[in-house]
Amino acid sequence: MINSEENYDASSIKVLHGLEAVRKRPGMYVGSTGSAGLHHLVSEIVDNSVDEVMGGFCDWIKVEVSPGSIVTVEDNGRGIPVDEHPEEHKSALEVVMTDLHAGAKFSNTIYKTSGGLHGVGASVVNALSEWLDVFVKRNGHIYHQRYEKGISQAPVEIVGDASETGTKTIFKPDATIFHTLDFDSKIIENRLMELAFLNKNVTIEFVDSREEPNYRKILHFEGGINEYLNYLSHGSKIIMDKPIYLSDKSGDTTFELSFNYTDDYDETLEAFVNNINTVEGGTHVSAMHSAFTKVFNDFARKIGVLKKNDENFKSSDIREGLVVVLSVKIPEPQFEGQTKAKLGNEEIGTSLNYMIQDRLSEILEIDQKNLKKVLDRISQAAEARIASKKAREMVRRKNALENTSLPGKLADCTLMGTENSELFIVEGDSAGGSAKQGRDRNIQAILPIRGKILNVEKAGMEKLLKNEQVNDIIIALGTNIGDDFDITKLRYDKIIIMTDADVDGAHIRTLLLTLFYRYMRELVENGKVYAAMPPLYRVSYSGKHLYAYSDEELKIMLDKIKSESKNYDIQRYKGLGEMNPEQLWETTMNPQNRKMMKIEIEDAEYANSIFQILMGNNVESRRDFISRHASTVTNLDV
Ligand code: 0RA
Repeated sequence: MINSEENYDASSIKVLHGLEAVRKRPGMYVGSTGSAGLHHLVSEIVDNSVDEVMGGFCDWIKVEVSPGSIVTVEDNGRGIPVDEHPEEHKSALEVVMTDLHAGAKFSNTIYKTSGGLHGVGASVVNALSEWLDVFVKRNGHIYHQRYEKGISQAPVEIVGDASETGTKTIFKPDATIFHTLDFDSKIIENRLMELAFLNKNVTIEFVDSREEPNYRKILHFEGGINEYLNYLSHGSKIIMDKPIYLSDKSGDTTFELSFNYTDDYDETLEAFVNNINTVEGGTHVSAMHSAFTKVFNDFARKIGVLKKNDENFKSSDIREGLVVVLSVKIPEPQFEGQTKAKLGNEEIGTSLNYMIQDRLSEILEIDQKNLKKVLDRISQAAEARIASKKAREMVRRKNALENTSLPGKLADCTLMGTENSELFIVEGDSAGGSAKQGRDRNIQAILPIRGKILNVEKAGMEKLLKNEQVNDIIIALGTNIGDDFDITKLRYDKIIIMTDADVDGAHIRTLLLTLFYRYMRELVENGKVYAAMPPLYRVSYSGKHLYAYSDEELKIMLDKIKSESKNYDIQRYKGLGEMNPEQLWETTMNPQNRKMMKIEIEDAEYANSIFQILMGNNVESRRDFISRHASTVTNLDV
């Protein structure tokens, strides 16, 4: 027989190695150490409870964010098993919470979320938390264990009695790992809302007890994804009386789909695989698009909307104004792409395509009234496409004759294109002026933009691209966009977004990051994009000036000055414009001592989802979002 102590040591060493790996490269496990990664921790714990919901063992989840960046997730599932693990000689609970690879083994659903950033498990959250407490109600008892930075502080112990079952996890993310511990309740609520739409059996309670009075929301949607669809199309002119719902199952693969059409120009699509929002799309989304294209073209021929010599509708015609929620559940998803948010399984695409074609044609055969309405809408899109193509060709011919020169507002640097050259995109003409005077003109170029670019609100990205200021940015960068993007043409080594530390500044940053994310993604992927971090305060004492970049830093600074009983004066910077050129250079632009944050792809992806709220169709959620952020200075994007 193996010596159990030796065995215990072996498993402990394995655990320590695992935790060390996670803490050394947190980005590998949660995407980033910025806001995106921070919020990923919450999703990770909640997803475990949702697995329990999918298994049919749980119908209630509560999520609370408390002062001090403490998160509590509680469910009424079966409770994580606590019995002793036969080989490792410790509680199964401890194994789940500390062993990197235990997650999948203990999962109770065939629909895995593992792979990349998803389903990394509670142990990763534990490793990245200053401390974590877990309470399990099971076998009539309440069990508890505490961990610090992933390391258990004592064996699992019984701390009380319980007649019900469930799991409660409380954690505080580690401030030495994450750049920010500032949870954005809107991001959390949005994710919880998605989960509640996708799992109509669950009730999710969300509480933000950092707000007084506490912010509370009960999320429960009897109508499931149909209700989600109504939410998404709210505020737009709807073409059909009610959504069309399709679903099917083949083996362990199931799909659910609900769609409608509006008179909007863009498609509104939310696609999920095993509850994960696949914002980068994938084979399931392509399969749905090609099934729709096939079925609508077939019907259009059949009922004579398309005549013999007409060309087929294109996928883009079918997608214009389409609002759709697609949820698929599959046993072994492969997630790809920068943010692991793209489904890669080819075989799923093939079978889904046929399943959707079958169900869709079956329904449209019966529902001729809606079929005609939709085909009308699609024809309209096709006609507009053909007309605009002609117009564009005219413009292009004209443009080829004129050459594009650099924007007049750009103050370029003399050594542009060199290794250290930088483009500052600066909010406001006044800050732009200070930046121009304060800069190192050899390597730093300044492009001021006005806050006004925000006024595109509902217009969406298409219109935004036509906006003069956005055009200036594209031309200054030199790379072009979309399919024509060429990173080798980039005129600077770094692109630095410099905005005020207020709501407008955050909006502008969100918008620019969304632009980069959607049309110039390689900039972010190659680590070219940064956010400048101007100071929030200037503290003057004994003829010296110190700068504080956060409230915490200010507090530490003041405590020190007070302990030396000096007189001091605090200036709060409300915007970049309040700094003179020298101060701006010293605090924010000087490469020797400035603070900057590199934008990771996950941060840009979050900006993109925030952008959808801000610019999207959903008037209510936008209004709600803006009004809740109007009084606080938060990073919407990073
Ligand atoms: C595996 C087995 C069992 C429960 C769970 C996992 C479980 C995990 C989590 C994570 C958060 N909440 C959870 N609730 C349950 C129990 C198996 C059994 O009782 O037979």
